[in-house]
Amino acid sequence: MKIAIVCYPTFGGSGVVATELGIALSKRGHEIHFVTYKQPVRLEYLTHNIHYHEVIVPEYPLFHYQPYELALSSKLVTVIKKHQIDVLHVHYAIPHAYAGYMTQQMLKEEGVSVPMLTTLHGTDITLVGSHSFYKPAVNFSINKSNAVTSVSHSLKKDTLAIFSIENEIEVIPNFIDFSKVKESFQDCKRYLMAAPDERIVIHISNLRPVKRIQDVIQIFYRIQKNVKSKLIIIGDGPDREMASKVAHELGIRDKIIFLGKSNEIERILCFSDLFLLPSEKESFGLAALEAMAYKVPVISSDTGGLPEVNKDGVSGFLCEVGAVDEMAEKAIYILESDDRLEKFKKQAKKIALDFDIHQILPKYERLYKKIMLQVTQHNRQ
Ligand code: GMT
Repeated sequence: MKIAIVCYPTFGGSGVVATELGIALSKRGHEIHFVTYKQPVRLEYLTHNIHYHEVIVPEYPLFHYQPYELALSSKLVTVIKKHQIDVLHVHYAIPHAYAGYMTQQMLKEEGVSVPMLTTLHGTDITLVGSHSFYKPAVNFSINKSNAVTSVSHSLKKDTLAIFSIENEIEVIPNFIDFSKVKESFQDCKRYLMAAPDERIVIHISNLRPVKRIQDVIQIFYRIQKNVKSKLIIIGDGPDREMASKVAHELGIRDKIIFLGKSNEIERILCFSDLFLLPSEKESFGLAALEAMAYKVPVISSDTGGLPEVNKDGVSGFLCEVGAVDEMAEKAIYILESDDRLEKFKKQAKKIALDFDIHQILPKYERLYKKIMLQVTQHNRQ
């Protein structure tokens, strides 16, 4: 199949899922065309069947806001016609599903039909999409998609509660490509990060308010009082300074390392002992799943789709949002014993294996075929 994938090219959930999916599909012989404003961060190599088309929005003095949807839909029309794309897969509803629908309408005028699958990722529904500024357009474009998927049952439930959805929503969870996960990473430089007798606690996110970074610091404050440890924070975002300030006030700033944005997940997770994800909302928690795949247990909040990924008492623990004392208690329970830590590490990996990409890919392929057939049948009528 020839598949056009639209996504955000940045670090973080939806872009990573879209990119990994595209790469994996290309390995199964499909021709993949990424259409976005920058080469996706996880897309290191372009091959004969992975292409990237840049969406450029020229600056014009009249535009107070640059019309990205317009540029995206125009680019999609060109790419779909030139490469005879069979199916369009948009990740993150805003504005991609809207631009995708416009693309379909423009192509229809020229006698070209291309089906569109929209994958909902979380904040496009729960935070941004539900705002009255966007809601009618998001509702419309979800209903106009030929198929809709959500990354968790929880997100499906939220979508149905927030919007008036007439379309079927299929749950296809996020995944891990275990062919890229080595059993032990040879170049693991743990000694650069902590002393041999220290545990390494980690947090990876875009440091937005929804991630509750202040809770990460408070949990770690309680952990380090009981277990000799370091906290490593990966990612960058609006709450980074606040986190640093809180750490400073608590007198633990020297035990926290901010590493900024990184693409070298394996290099970081190989030396990590515990992952903290105390988010306010989380439709899935891909960062937690990636940690588990590298044998790092997770202490998370029990919000959204997290209970579908992190299994309480098995791959880590789940606590109520904001329950920093309890999260710290559970973290200490895991970290204070070598044997227990080892047990949780193994269990985390075992749960992560349920999300192997090879179980997930056929679900997308089946859906692509289904909507392609629907469009063909519709054209025949
Ligand atoms: O985590 C973020 O805030 C980034 C955001 C995104 O859209 O890239 O992540 C969302 O999609 C990810 C991939 O499906 C999910 O794993 C995250 O849970 C989800 N984030 C939220 O729901 C807050």
